[in-house]
Amino acid sequence: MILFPAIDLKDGACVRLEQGDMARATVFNHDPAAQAHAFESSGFRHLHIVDLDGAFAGKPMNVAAVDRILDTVGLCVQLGGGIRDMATIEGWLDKGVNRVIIGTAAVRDPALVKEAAKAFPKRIAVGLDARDGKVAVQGWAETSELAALEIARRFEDAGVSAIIYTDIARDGLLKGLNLDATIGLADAISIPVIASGGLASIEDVKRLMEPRAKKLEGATMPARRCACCGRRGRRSYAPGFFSTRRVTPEYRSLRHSTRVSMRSRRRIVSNPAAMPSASAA
Ligand code: AMZ
Repeated sequence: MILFPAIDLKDGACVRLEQGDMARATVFNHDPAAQAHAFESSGFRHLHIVDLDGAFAGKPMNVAAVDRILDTVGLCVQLGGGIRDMATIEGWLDKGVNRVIIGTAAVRDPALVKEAAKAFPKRIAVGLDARDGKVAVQGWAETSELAALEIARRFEDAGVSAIIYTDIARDGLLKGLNLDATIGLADAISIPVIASGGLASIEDVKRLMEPRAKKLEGATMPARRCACCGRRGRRSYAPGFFSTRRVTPEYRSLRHSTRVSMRSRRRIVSNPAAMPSASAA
């Protein structure tokens, strides 16, 4: 069972949306690469990234943030949001994304998914995000007439490596996974299914380990705390509040010190040799 810690990107920052609503965004880290690094340091091996602006715009929008994550960590990365054509799929895979997630195009252009899965075996996943039983598209701003199972069946023999199933009603609320619906989908198809939306506690993880969930490949896990200082995310875009370029124990201890100016902190991050001694700080 794989846990995929998640980074959802909005305007270059890591956010958590409630039920996919861009107006209900909690920023928990202004530095996605630092957040990814924190996940890697905690022992995770995989990372789930969503370019939220990309999902709405229909093309990649947080390219710089994703590039920095790819440069920073060696995690096995799956990425979704705004991936709607072969050129974009190839572009991300060339850059080092291990697996791309296709949502809207899986509903509107299933031939693209089939072509991509043939060209890039094991590197194409389908994201199915359900609201009231129907799959939502375009950043979840629109709802299709199709159920997740109907769409999943289209790809049974296409070589799709996983279906990532999100229950929109639970997403971002930290109230627990909808395991019944996810297991129901997994039992009805042969493609591995990943549960998404709502994982809240170790209890969810334990439920994922139960025999009835054995067909699930894993679950995505929302970040809850700032990678730098452990504080909970804030409903604000205060620039710099969570910005760290490299999170070291020394930097963490300096960050909240009133005796080190913001400018010195930045200098320390870009040049660790400028770090004052513990007594000076
Ligand atoms: O939270 C949202 N509003 C949202 C979201 N998390 N909208 C889309 N997505 C994710 C899907 C999937 O991983 O869960 O974006 C990906 C699909 O993007 P697209 O552009 O292919 O539909």
